[in-house]
Amino acid sequence: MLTVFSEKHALRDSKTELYGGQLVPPFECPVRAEHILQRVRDVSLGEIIAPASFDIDRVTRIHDPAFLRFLETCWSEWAASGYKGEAIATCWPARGMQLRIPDHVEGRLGYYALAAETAISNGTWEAARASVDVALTAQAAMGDGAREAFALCRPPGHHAAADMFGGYCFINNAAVAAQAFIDQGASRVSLLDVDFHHGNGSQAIFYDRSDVQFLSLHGDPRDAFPHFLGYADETGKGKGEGFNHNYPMGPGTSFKTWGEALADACGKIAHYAPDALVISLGVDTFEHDPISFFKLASDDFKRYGATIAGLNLPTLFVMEGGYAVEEIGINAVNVLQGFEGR
Ligand code: Q9C
Ligand code: ZN
Repeated sequence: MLTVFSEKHALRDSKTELYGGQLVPPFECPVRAEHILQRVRDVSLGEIIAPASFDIDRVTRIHDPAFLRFLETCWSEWAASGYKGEAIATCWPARGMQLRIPDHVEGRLGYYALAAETAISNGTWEAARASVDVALTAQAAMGDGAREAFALCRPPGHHAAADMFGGYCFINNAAVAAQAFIDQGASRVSLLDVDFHHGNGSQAIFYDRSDVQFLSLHGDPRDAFPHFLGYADETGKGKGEGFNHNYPMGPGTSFKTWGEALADACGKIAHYAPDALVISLGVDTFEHDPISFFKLASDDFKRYGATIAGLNLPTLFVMEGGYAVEEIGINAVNVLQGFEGR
């Protein structure tokens, strides 16, 4: 399987995450991508290539141009305003307030942020831009005939909505890639999100559409981030009614339970009969993940890779979360090797 990887991921290297009331070193850190790349090499998964540069038009198919300009300029405006730390949102357009975009960077941060853990720092925009190029390069390889590909994206993307960043995400790499399949002639694309967290951004982006089916297996929002989306009764709206499927699961969920949800989701994908399948591949479902509560073991990742292969669809894997950094390479690549029947 082809892997696409950009060295520029390392430009996303913020020093602070607001976690449990403290500023801690971010869980979403550069060594994550290095460990996955090393595992890809160790098992000789296949060729590894650098991304091409795609036009911003590909990204504005999904994201609001003003939001992208905000991401691009936020750090320099923040630094110019004299703040000493990284750019972290501290106020929001909460219930009963106005949804107007303020002028001051602090106000715009609150407008465009969906959570406060994710600090914007120098290099964040460049890394996010390279990450979506990685996804688009892998998608293009499939347009050129590859049956599967691995976009080793970092930073991740599935929490990012059309005009919101957060949950370590800035540009929704998987959504931009799914849109590229549609723009190149696909009638239907399935986006299956197996990251521990609900893919709120992806869901919101495609919620009123029938040409992209969204399915997510995740920690129940009653107990897990992003807390305000991801319930089972969210089934789509308008033309999108019936094309959104959530599988929230509680603390301690085993691979048996999780695998049953995956089998159900695969049944829905098979019935939808898409032209392409995009997997939002987070491995924070791992039993030793430091911020999550599912109980998948390393071997389980191989098993479910094989289940996904059983759909027999052109499949693009897009890297999302996973914070047990020592095991992240084994777990992520196990999915890919399981998919390949290795
Ligand atoms: N108590 C991704 O996996 N904070 N994002 C969780 C846990 C945010 C995860 C706090 C987690 C974001 C791509
Ligand atoms: Zn996650």
